[in-house]
Amino acid sequence: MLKTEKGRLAINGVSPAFRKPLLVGKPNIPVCDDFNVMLDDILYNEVLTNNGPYVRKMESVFARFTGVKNIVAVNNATVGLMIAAKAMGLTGKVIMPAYTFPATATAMQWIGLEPVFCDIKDYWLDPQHVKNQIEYSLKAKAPVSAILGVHPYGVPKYCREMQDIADTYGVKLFYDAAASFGVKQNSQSVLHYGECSVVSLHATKIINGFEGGFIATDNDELAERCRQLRNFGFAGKEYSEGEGINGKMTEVNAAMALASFAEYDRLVAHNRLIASAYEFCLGFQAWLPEGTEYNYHYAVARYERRDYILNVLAAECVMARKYYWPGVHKTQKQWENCYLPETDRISSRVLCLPTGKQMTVSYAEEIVSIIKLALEIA
Ligand code: T4K
Repeated sequence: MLKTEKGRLAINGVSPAFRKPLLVGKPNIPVCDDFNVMLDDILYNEVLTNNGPYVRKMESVFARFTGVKNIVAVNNATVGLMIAAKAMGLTGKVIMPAYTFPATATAMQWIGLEPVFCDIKDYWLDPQHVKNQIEYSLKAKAPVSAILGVHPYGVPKYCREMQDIADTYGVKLFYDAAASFGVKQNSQSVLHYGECSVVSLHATKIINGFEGGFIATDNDELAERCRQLRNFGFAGKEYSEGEGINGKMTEVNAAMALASFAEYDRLVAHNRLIASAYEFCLGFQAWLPEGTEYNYHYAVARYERRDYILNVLAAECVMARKYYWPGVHKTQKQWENCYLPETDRISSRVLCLPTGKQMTVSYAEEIVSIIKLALEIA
């Protein structure tokens, strides 16, 4: 039954709307039969990792699905970002938003690159700020080697403008597309944008490989360098040619991702229904760029009194999350002087609501009703 009276909110001491917590990022477990058959096969064949048949199958299935020429499986998106940056030969400074998960910046730091944060417009890296920052770096004789864009919640915007800037100044452009699996713009996968894109297959993402990820690129040479780098730098079988890391995905991860992919269409349809039920909170139509086909994995709302709404929901066993808060520039002392007012404004308001298999339309309606009551008494 919907909570429609203020006195019935759990923050007033009455019982919560849900007994089992609803989580943002709760894994969508695929039908176990599919996965178990593949697991038996993997154990029977005794090929567990090192570019085995399930990893190769996953790469070709995802290449067909996305229309991107090369899919290079990796053990997670964080390592995928490092491999992509190394494969492009980046040096010095890399421009990125601070409105992201910390992995975007820490992956670059880990390989000796210097994150330079630019502010956002709505949720996205602001092209004008990026241009200004590149000009400033040129004057300071500390040039930028790349722009690392992020598709927040998997959704891109301003990609054409960003490509024009990259072309004008001769810098590389690549994307942290951690949450962009299946997302399209103008009927094309968004993984075509930039030199390459890195997608996460973490347990909390729409395609769940326990852990995992992949680099998507239409550039054959770049893909080959990524393949070499993810395997200790081995070009052939016998020896390593220079730099490398262990970025390989295991067979079990690939099997889980394939089992998860088998349910992708159904899951997106389900998420779309949940998003419609949430529409009062989300205003999706207002912020999804025109021509976007979204996977609706993240249900993103914004509130002036975000932390209050978060507490009201938590009392009801709805564990909303503040993705992405704090801005990454707030996470290390060396960045404390970064002035990113729009990033600060948005990250102090944003709130993600639960989606996925755990949800029903009536659960979403109940959550909307709770938020409406909370807003009335705020
Ligand atoms: N770039 C961007 C823009 C990203 O968003 C991410 C990751 C990356 C790069 C790096 O990708 P990977 O290297 O991970 O492939 C979670 C995920 O761990 C992280 O992958 C994801 N983004 C981020 C947005 O969300 P946390 O630290 O907030 O996760 P955690 O452990 O609090 O889990 C979220 C919720 O899910 C919790 O309520 C518990 C629940 N959960 C989680 C796991 C792992 C489960 O119920 N079962 C589980 O197995 O980062």
